[in-house]
Amino acid sequence: MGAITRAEVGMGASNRASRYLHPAMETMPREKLAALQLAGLRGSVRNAYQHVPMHRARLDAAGIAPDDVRTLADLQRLPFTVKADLREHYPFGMFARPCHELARLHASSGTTGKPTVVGYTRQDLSTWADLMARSLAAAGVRPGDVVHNAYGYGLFTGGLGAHYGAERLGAVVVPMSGGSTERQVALIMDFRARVLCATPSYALAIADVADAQGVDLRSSALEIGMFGAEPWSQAMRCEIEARLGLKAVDIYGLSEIMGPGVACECECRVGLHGWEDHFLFEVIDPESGRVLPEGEAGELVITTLTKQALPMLRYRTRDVTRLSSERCDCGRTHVRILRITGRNDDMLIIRGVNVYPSQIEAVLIGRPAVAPHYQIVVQRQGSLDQVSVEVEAQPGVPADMFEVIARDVAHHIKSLIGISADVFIKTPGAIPRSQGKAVRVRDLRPKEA
Ligand code: DLL
Repeated sequence: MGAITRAEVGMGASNRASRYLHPAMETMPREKLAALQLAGLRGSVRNAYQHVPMHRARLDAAGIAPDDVRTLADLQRLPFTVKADLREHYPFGMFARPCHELARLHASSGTTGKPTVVGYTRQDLSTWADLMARSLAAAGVRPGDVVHNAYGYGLFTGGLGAHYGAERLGAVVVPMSGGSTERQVALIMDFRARVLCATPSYALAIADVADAQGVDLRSSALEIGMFGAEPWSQAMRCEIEARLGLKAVDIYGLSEIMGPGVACECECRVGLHGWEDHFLFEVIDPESGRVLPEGEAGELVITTLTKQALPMLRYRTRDVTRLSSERCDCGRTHVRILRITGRNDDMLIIRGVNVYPSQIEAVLIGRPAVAPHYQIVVQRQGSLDQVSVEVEAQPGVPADMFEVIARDVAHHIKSLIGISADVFIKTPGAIPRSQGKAVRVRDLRPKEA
């Protein structure tokens, strides 16, 4: 297969404003896409090998030189990269470019140790803006739309990622960030935003504040919500759509790979198109590391094909999903990542039953007397893990009903998921609201030494 370049398919390195909609790229026949991917993979492995000592040592140990990558199947011979590698090489040890050649740094909050730092060259930022613009366009956002961006600005990639993507698309961005929720409601109404970018949990917090102010967001100009950065269930999607009167679209990404816009739903909303001209997607068995056949659920692994500053080879995301290469009705040929059910590390094993917080969320949202604000508390009792669920009552539900409601919710958790949970109904507002990613699990189990 002859190497194919981006220029040959009409994708020069320029930042043409129309590039995000390049139909040849999103609907490219699979064979042509595969040739482009192979060229990208070879380039990425070479970049990592030549410039990142950790990658070189690992590839040497695996007996693979960059020229040994001859087909896409050779991907499976490459060693994995994990989050701990970034921490170990804090801050810049995994960068393939010296710091002075970078244009931006982002970092995770580092609540569980050193933060993970990611870097971008100017070209990386341009690619990111393109892919975010492409994601917005796939979801139905158009030039001239007012985009209210409530993702946090700062070291988190959500705010600036959505911002520059919306600008690249030609939209009008309101750079709101998280917080000042009353003001968010006022500006959504006054500026006639058509698009809301936020975490799904914060979108609901905005809806709550609107309700308290007597503002009906369903009468606003909002039509599209770009929601991601945390797992959310289909039930949550329905709840958000009913309360905000918009079409809720799922968008995925992670800073280690880029930020928001690695994958996004199109208007068909049956899975998120992973942008395969820039990334390779695999799903593996997290225990054995074996690549799973298409359609089986496992851990998503991503390889970057075009990143300059931080090439990632087989990055283990910890996110659990399935892939589908069945052709989408929209005509895009890029693979679909089905809804992320949760993270490996968020999965609870309660008396042998594997449970993701999103499964509990789906049960809660189905019960009429409770609001979709909840936390799951995990404790150790003897040698067994015990789960309790704290969930708010809907406003107006009398406190003397709480016990009956708790029993009803516990019954449904038992019958639908198969675990016994103590349920505590809280008064409205008692569960802390997040302005970004919601904290769904409080794990009070003693930490292993
Ligand atoms: O959350 C990037 C982002 C911002 C994506 C805004 C979408 C919208 P990180 O902070 O590095 O980056 O967190 C990445 O968040 O590995 C997933 O566990 C989770 N996540 C992101 N999007 C989704 C989604 C941003 N649509 C981590 N569904 C990822 C479920 C998601 N989980």
